[in-house]
Amino acid sequence: MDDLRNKYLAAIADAGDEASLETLRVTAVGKKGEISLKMRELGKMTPDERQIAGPKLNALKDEINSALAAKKVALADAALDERLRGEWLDVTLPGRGAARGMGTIHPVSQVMDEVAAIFADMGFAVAEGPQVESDWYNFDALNIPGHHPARAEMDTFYMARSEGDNRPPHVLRTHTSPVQIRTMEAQGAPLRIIAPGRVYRADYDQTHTPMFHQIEGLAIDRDISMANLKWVLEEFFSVFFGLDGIKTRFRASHFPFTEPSAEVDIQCSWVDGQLRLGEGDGWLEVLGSGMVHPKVLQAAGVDPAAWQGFAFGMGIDRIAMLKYGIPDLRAFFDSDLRWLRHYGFSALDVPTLQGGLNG
Ligand code: 2U9
Repeated sequence: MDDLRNKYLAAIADAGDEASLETLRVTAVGKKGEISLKMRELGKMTPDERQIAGPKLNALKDEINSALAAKKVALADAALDERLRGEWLDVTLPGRGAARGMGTIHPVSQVMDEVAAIFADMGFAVAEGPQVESDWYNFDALNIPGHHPARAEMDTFYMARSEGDNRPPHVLRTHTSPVQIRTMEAQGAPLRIIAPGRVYRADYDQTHTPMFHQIEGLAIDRDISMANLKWVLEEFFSVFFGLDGIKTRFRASHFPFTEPSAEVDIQCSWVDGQLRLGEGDGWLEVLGSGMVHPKVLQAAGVDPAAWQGFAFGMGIDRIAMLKYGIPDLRAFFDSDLRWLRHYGFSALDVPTLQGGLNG
C-alpha cells in the first residue's frame, strides 16, 4: 500500500501538464485503475483482512484524488501565469508611426467650447436634451402648430412608427429649442441657459448640411428686456471675435416662438474680397432672436404674467467658418484627415473663461 501511495504521489507531483495528469488519474483511480482493482480484491479477503485493508484503500483513494485536484489547480495557475507573461502589454508605451500623431479638436467642438466659456462668464449654464424629439417639444410647445408653414419649411426628418400606430411620429430635432422647453419645465424661472448641439434638416447644398450645430440662448427673469439681449450679444461677439465694441444691427423679423423678433447683423466690410468684421459700413447676418412668446412660456409651465425673457439662436458651423476662415461647410463633416489637421485645434489650446484662446 505504501509503495502504491509513494508511486502515485510522486508521479502526480512530476506531472507536467493536464493531459499526463488525466492519464495518471485513469491509471490510479479510474474504473480499471490500479487502486480500483485492489478494491475489487477486497471481496476475496477474509473479513479480518478486509477490515484492515478496506479503510486503508479508501483513505489512499481519497488522498490520491485530493493530490490530483490540487495538482490540476496548480497546473492551471501555472498555465495562466505563463500566458500572462507572454501577453504582457505596456499600455504606456508610445504608439508606432501614424498612431503616434496627435489628433486635433474639430473646429465645431472648439467653437462650442469657446462659446460656452464666454456665456458661462455671463452666468449661462449649458443645457442638453435628446436629438430624437416628440412633435410637442420640437413644434407645438414652440408655438408651431400642425398647420403652421414653419413646420413644412423646416424639412423635418420623421422617425418611423410601427404599423397601426397612428400617433404623430417623433422627429430628429430641427433646432435645439426643445432643450429650453424641457429645462424650463424642469427648473422653472428664473433661468439663464445656452443649448448647444446637433440639429437636423433635410437640406444639402454649399451652405446647408442635413446635420448641423446650433447654439441657442435663453434668459428668463422678472424684467429681462431686448436691451439686455443687445448687451449680451454685443459682449459675446466682441469676446468671440476678439474685437472691442463690435456693433450690431437689429432688423425686425418673425419667428413663431418670439415676439417681437429680430435678426441680428454684425458690422463688417469687404476689402479685396476679404471679409473684415467689426469695421466699415456693411452688415453680416449672424443670428435670430427675440422676446420669448408668452404662449411658449405658458407651454413650458412658466407664468407669462410674472416672467419674461429673451432667446436667440445661431449656427455654430457658420460662426466657426467666419472666425477661422473656413470656406466650405460640407468639408466640416467629410472626416478628411488633411482637413482636420489643417483646421483642427491643439487639445492644449483650452478656451479660457475670459473667452478667446490661450494658445
Ligand atoms: C425657446 C424660445 C425661443 C430661439 C431662436 C432663432 C430666433 C433663429 C436660427 C439662427 C440660424 C437657426 O441655426 S439657424 O438656422 N435661429 O433665428 N432662434 S429665436 O428662440 C427660442 C428658443 C427656445 C423656448
